[in-house]
Amino acid sequence: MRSRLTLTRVAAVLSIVALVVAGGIALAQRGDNSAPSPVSAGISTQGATPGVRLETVATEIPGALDVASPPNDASTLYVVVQQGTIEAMDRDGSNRRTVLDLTDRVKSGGEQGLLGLAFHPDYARNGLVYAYYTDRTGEVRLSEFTTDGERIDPESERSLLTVPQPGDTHNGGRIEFGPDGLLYAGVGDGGGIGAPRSRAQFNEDLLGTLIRIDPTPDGEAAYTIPADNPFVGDPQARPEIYAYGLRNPWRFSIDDETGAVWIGDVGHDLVEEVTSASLADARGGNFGWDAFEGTRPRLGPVALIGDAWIRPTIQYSHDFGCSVTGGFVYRGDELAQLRGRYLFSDFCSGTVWSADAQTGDDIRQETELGPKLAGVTTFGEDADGELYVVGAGTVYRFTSS
Ligand SMILES: [Ca+2]
Repeated sequence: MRSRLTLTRVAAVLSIVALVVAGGIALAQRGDNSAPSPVSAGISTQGATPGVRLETVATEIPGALDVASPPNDASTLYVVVQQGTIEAMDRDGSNRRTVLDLTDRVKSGGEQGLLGLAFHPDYARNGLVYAYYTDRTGEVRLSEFTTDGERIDPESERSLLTVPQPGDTHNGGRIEFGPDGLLYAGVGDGGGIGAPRSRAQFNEDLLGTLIRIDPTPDGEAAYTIPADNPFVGDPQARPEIYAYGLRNPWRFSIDDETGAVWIGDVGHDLVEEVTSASLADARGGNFGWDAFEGTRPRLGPVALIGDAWIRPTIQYSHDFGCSVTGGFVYRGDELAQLRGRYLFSDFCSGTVWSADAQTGDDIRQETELGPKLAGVTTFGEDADGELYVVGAGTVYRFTSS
């Protein structure tokens, strides 16, 4: 079970404490009587997990921001490049080649570009892959492609959905099939210059949400709405929405072993946060933005979202970074000491942390990995459960030292 903030832990942490305590006091003053919230007090400086290092897989891939392998086949890695290509390579980084080129339809730069890739669970049989990108009009687009097992055919694109964006930022980006065989996508709130509020608390559109669809066509519709999606039949909400209250869930992951979703939600100007919840608890759940940044109230939100919002599991101030890069719970074989630990980082600081995935606690600063990372855009997981991290165009694999 996750413990809540304790005095012991308050004493141990750094300047995030003031934010967390302020949030806690504010909640108490409003008569909040919901269950204790799973809030880690901040980022500790506890020592690194022993015997773990980073091995370089590939270098000089500017714009690299995702890495994955097909299901049941970790022999080939696919690296997503922001400008609009997917580069495939053998597991050791050799035999690098471009297997998809969407540069003719991707708008790239800043937070825009080709942002995410997912293989269909039955990829070996049907050759279907999914890509999430900002198109030339600046809209977010989720599309299906077919492959012959080597090249992904750009002409095979079947557009599933688009999300109009109020601005250039907060586009989300990750897509992943869950253990239920359904496709999840993290959709940012769209930023938007001059907008009085984020769209994350309003579910008439997909901005600021985690969506879930079955990509199988449904008659004339390009995809199928799962019958047990939480807002099916609600005239005030889009039926694709699985959870909401997100700012920019740039990287999330679903832990197949526990069924927990881990969302790294990029903060505004004060708090970065990672929230884990079982898919059951996340169903229809409100992750708080833009009423709260972490546990810090922002907009007099109580009447708006009530008590039943999902608190962060881990949060930290901008003394430790500026933009969280959510990662994965390690479930591989090679590193027993990392098994069951959630790895994450920050784009700005390049620090890699790990936390006990059961408790969200026991946060370690992984300082013994070897290379000092910069510009950490993503973590990736291959079919064997081994993990990767990408920083400044270099792809690394976590391995034993
Ligand atoms: Ca939140």
